[in-house]
Amino acid sequence: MRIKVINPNTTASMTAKIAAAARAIALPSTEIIAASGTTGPASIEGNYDEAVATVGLLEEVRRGEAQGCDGYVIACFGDPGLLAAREIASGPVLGIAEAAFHAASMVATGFSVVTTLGRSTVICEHLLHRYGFERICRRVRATDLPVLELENPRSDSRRIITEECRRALAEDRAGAIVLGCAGMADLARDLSDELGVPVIDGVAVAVTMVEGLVRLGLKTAKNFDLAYPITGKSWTGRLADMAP
Ligand code: 5HY
Repeated sequence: MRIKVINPNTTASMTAKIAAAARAIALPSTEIIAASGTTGPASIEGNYDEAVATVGLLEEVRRGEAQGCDGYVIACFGDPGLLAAREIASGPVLGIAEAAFHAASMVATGFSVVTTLGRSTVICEHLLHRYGFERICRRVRATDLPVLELENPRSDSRRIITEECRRALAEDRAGAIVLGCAGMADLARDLSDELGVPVIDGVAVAVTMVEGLVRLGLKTAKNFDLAYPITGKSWTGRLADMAP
């Protein structure tokens, strides 16, 4: 099968990190196509960044349909454009936050999220509510790390994230930790080993879940609200070529 993993921001080093995490877990028979947004912000830190980055994300999904992709992962913790992507995709589309929340709910009775900036905690809380996980998420914690600091080899980000995970385990009654940024994908295994609890990276979980859905023959439902977009109307201006 062929799964497209899309980093909606334009930072190549983060896309490479995400691709490595996806390929490390994928079945040998699964081809992972990794893609970056080609236009928009270098990192996504808020609602405006997400909204603008969604255009490039959707372009990559449309391209993926032409490439014969069986499923997609939106590798950004805000799950930007998830339902719009599901409308234009035939196969399953998972966001890394939704996937990570599901996995955490299966291995613990409560989990905490450790993410980047304070403003991202509100976006995460909105997702928890939308997906129905607000009752078992114990807390959403910010490290106050800018997303691109995770790409800085000289940063102290690994220590800062580790300390915040320790505080979550000591204070939140959390059984598991969800890492709240695709840029943390390379930390999950080491943190799990060091802390002795499940530390969940949504990239690896989403790839595995998409593989499972594809193997089950489950595609995105096209009978109602996730049907392909309505055609036959005019599209003008800079986004005219986004017409379905
Ligand atoms: C992400 N931003 O996973 C989110 C995380 C965040 O560029 N990739 C980004 O902090 O919102």
